[in-house]
Amino acid sequence: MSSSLPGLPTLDRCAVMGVVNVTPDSFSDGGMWLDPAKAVAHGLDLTARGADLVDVGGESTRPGAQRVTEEEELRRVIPVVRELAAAGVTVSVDTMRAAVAEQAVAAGARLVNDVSGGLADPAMAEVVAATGAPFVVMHWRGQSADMDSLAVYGDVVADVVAELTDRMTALLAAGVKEEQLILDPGLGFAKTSEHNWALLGRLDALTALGRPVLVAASRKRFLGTLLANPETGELRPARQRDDATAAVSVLSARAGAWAVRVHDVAGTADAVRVVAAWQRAAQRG
Ligand code: PMM
Repeated sequence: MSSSLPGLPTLDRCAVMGVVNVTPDSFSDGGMWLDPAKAVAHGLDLTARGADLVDVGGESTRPGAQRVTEEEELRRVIPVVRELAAAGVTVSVDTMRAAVAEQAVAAGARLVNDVSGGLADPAMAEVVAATGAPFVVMHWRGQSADMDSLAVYGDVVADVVAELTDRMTALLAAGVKEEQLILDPGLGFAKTSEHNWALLGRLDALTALGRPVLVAASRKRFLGTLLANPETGELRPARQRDDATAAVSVLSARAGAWAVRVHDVAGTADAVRVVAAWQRAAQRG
């Protein structure tokens, strides 16, 4: 879906958001890009491979993860954001902290990606309203240390839609403009594999809320479970989930997602172009 978001280029296809985790402990690439020079080089490499945006984060949100201090998060993220933005990359900052969002936007970030949708830091809404930057509102129920116990739903699709709708209402009341909002089902955050599949299968329930939708399935555990070794039951390792991730990208693009967030950009960059060409041909009839 092509959508107009303030300060971001408009594309005629699903956008590709590449991931740079400046962390020692993210589940699939922890420690690889902790050094700022390596993180910047990786962001440039993702752009060369076809990323339309690069998402820079300094705090792992994998299940069970402990929080880093604000000071440490700023130290990890801001120099990388500044350098990538200066090189002309469209940078997104992945943070739950208002101070990090504010300083990242001042350093050149053009989108704020908050996995808590503004719930973790009460100051986030005000900062986002003041910057006017697009804001990813992810469905979230609690910090990583205890999110597994929160994966309880009546009807996961209806519950996620209702909770995201509440978030949108609260953010608008706090001064954020509707045109800034991007929605995300929050795959793997207080969700089992079955919950993730249910949400992907009903992505239309999210797009029906009228805002661009971001899907971030890349290398997540539910793909490892789907592709587990049939003999041993061993999960497919995270770094061997990229083909499955590209398949999710195809289906998300086809279902109208605005963007997909991925670690391995090349496969998904090709995939979203195939979907766009297919859909253009289908429209011509
Ligand atoms: N998942 C992770 C990190 N950031 N941001 C959004 N908007 N949606 C997500 O699902 C999401 C995210 C965790 O994955 P990672 O550790 O591989 O970055």
